[in-house]
Amino acid sequence: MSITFGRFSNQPAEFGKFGFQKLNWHAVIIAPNLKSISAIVPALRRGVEMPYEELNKESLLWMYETMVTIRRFEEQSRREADAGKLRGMHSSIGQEAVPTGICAHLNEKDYVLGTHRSHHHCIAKGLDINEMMAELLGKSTGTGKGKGGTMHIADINKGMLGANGVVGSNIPVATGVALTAKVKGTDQVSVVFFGDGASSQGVLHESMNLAGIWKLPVIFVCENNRYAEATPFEYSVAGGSVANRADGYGIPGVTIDGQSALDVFEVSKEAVSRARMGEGPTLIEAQTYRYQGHFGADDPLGYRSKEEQEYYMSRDCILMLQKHILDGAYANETQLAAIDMKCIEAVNTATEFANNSPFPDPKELITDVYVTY
Ligand SMILES: Cc1ncc(C[n+]2csc(CCOP(=O)(O)OP(=O)(O)O)c2C)c(N)n1
Ligand SMILES: [Mg+2]
Repeated sequence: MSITFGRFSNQPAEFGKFGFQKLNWHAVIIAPNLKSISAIVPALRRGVEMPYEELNKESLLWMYETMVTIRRFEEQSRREADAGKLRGMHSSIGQEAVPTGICAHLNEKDYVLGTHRSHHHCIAKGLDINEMMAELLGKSTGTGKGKGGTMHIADINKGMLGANGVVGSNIPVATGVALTAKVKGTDQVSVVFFGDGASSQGVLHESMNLAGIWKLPVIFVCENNRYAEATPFEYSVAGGSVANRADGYGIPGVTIDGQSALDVFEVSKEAVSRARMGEGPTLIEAQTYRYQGHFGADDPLGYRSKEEQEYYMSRDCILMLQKHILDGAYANETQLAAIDMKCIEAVNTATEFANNSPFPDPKELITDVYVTY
């Protein structure tokens, strides 16, 4: 692992250490003669008080199922967008490991705040994908009764305080949420995801300063996917590192390989533990890559090379986790195929649910504008 706590770390994440070989992804999706999927797939959903402690069969398979669900959900979301049913869909394909490895340590009482690109955060935090897909399509059965859409998915009961279309604006909110937990004396943790573009917003620095002096239970997670729209990370982020910026605020800054669910799991375990114990915030810079364009209408090859894309896609986070599971005999190909099938079926069900749901009644246009919790 490429981890540095509390010191400068301007080295890129160490790539290829698992001796990754490309597996045939599609080969395992088609499960041969499966009689009963539920007989093969173990119960993977966590209870409220049961975040995962260790990398073992249970946590690895939960991460695998979560990441495959995200990918299938995003592929379907894109199909729905291409069919004109929603607009401005920011795909998280390629970045599945980051929220999954972190949310493995959270329970429903912990909080997550997301960005414009947040479907993966929501799924990793345990939101209902039927309601999510309905929200994307603007239907009344959605998480926000169809009034928020793809960039404003929230479910307070699951601790998902919201995706957010205003870049960087979730960071001070997460800091305030952490302050609330501290003042109330709960052991809740607040996790905020943001991009490399958002990392240069002033609010991150103000938030890290307050969180540092007050030792707030907040984890700042930068998903460095190397681009803010078409602007490369190297062009816009001075110093070449987001994690290094934590040094100025006396908090640990960590650069990790965001394509490795294992690395994300291990590092965030320590960060969550620090936050729960009252030891304060952590800044995690997870190096990752978005496979698709910024929001679907742009061609990424206009600002990045095919070779670069192929390099990052050769380190696909799902295939890397799949290899680890198979090599360690935590599950065999048939069992993983059963999970793949389960995810596809769940997304199909969500799509059907969303498409068959009604749009909100026009009379409800100005209800739910402000909600008191
Ligand atoms: C305050 C603000 N400025 C600009 C925008 C337009 N905008 C939307 S996404 C985006 C790029 C964000 O890049 P990054 O933070 O790296 O996140 P990514 O899209 O890579 O996930 C910009 C500039 C916005 N939504 N809000
Ligand atoms: Mg980015």
